[in-house]
Amino acid sequence: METLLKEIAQRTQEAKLTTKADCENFKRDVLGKNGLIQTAMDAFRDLPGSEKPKWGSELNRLKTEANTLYQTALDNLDSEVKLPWTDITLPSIPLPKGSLHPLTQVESDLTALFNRIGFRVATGPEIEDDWHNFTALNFPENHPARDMQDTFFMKGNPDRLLRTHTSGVQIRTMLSQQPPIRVVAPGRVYRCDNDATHSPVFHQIEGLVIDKDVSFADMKEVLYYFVDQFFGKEFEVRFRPSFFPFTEPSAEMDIGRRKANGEIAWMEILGCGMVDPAVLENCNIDPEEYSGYAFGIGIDRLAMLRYQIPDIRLLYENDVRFSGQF
Ligand code: 2NL
Repeated sequence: METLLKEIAQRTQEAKLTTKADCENFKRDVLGKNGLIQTAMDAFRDLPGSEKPKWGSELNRLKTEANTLYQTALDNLDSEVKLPWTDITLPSIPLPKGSLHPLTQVESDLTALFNRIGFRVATGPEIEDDWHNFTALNFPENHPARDMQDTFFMKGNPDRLLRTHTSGVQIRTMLSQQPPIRVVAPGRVYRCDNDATHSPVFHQIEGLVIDKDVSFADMKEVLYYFVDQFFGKEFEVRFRPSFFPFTEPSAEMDIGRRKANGEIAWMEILGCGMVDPAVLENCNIDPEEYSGYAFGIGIDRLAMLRYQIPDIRLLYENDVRFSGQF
């Protein structure tokens, strides 16, 4: 009896039930109807009555211990087997790749190239007041741009409008910081216009430099750099006199590419000029001490040229068959 019980205790202590087969072997050898415990039970029955108390409790304890070990091992194995099996080495489901909208690409190329020559990015509200959008910029009271026909005014408040250019941002910059100023203001602007080349919302980037002794030549240097960087060194450049209420003198800049027959095909690309002294005064900057230049570039036109987009409205329809091409 003693040897039997020792063997049961040893088998139970040393059992490593990590697989279903381990469990089944243990059950057969220890718990089963021909197992060690049953053999011990049979031997126990044949013991003389006086010996029974001595071995009975030990046999019961070993039986419970062996049963618990077996049952626990089996339960653990079951719950492991039922867990859904995830192979983390499998390649993931591919996500469709997106891309930036062509306007966003062109705008960030522009801010990046101007950043490289010291221009910081300034931003401001798209809902402007009459003073920042027109008056500070030296627009006369009766200027056609102030017409209800050309500008979106807020219903019931003629002093609130959707900005028609980002110039208000530069006005705020001049009012809030001292020269030297060197900023570009990119963003959405709005005009009452709608056809293949005009959208009621479009994009602009304006530049402003204010410092001592700033000249038209300084402006040309920056605009040549812009053309080299954005279009490439093969492009010609020319300036034509123009007029804006906020610059004097004013110019329009064309870029040109030589055709096969030697002629140059010119294309208008931006407006620019020396900031009018009246605008500096409106921003409390002394025109005797400081001068500056400004320029305005239409971002939509640049995107249409770069990607050969025939109709500006394609940029605003959010059709993925279009925007997925960039
Ligand atoms: C164009 C012309 C231009 C400016 C914008 C500007 C801003 C301030 C003062 C003076 Cl605060 N000027 N901006 C100057 C010249 C031209 O834009 O045709 N843009 C598409």
